[in-house]
Amino acid sequence: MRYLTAGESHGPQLTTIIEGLPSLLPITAEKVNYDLKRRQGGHGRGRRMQIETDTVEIVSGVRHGKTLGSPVALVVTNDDWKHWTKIMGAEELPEDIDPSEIKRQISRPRPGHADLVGGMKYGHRDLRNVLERSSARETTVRVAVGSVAKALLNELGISIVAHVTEIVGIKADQNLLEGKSADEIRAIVEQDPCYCVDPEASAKMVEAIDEAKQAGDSIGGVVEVIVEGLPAGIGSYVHYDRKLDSKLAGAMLSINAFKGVEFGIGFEMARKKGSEVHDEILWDEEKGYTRATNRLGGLEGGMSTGMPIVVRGVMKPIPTLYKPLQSVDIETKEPFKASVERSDSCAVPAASIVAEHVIAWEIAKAIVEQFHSDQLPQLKAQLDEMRQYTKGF
Ligand code: EPS
Repeated sequence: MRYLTAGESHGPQLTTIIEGLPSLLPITAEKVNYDLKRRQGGHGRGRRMQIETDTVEIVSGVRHGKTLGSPVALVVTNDDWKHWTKIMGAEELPEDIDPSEIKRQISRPRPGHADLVGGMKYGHRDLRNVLERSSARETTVRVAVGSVAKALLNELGISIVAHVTEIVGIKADQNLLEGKSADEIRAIVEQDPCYCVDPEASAKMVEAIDEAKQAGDSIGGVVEVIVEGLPAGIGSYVHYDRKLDSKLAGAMLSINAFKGVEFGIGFEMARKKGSEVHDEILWDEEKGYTRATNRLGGLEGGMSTGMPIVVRGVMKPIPTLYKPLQSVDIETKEPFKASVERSDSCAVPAASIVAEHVIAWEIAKAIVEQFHSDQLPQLKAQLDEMRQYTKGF
């Protein structure tokens, strides 16, 4: 299973083609739109999100609500495009135009963004050519892809949820997750402005986001994704490129501004002894094999253990600042403040939604690649069989 995305932040639309989905999978635009709306929300979002109402158009691969097995193409149009048709249009420029007349050109790269090195790499003197594609606007359509992946996981009895665990050092009380299912966590975070399970921490996060906005600054944080219901044995230990944890880590780091990833108790493992890290193995008739704890985050030897997958990612503060940092104008080479573009003071809550969806995609992909998966009913039967088999192993 694979997908490609295309689209510039202020171009006409974002496009994706998903290939390799099983046939007979129910997909509705309504469900995808719900996830797209969640990505647009969260405290700290900027003005662009007031312009857009991201909605998906399913343009191929689905008939009467179910996948055909052929490529599924999805489109999300940019409402802002109408303000950018001259600046971003695909048509050739008139021959007599003076290049300096092109509006909204960028020559002062933002530290921490792709602007400078992207310009060097592709030979763009107008750094807008980099910004337009490196913008996190592209995550819109990756959420649409992940939403389709979640529809598949749902059919297979697998649930997934993301929540914000930390913003600028303000941490949610992780004890509040104790004994809660993914669906229960979802019900809480859907009501919270920071997509956080801890209302006290969330109130402080809101304050910190407002302060950052006031100061023209930006702040980052940590998001966590939990996957429940995955049978043991997805992924593999036999070769580096079949390890599920490396795929999940890659997916997390593919999100704009994400700089680190950890599983289970994560980097805390460096501070503990083996006896305090590894999860003891239990068996009972009803549940089969489980672990007494889940410090490894549901993964051993690059494979799912059957315990919930717990993966976290850290997002740096967005590098587009209203109070810009020092930079250099690439035309004059003189020191200047970096260019100021519209931005979000904090996109961590929104990024938690992106994390949920890129992880959903990777899990769905690993399953589809491991089993015979031309048709959803066949895939379902094989997963049920795997669950029964691993239980009595
Ligand atoms: C985003 C859309 C963008 C930015 C933001 C994320 O729209 P615009 O550039 O028109 O404001 O708001 O992306 C960044 C700030 C960034 O640095 O990548 C979105 O749809 O999430």
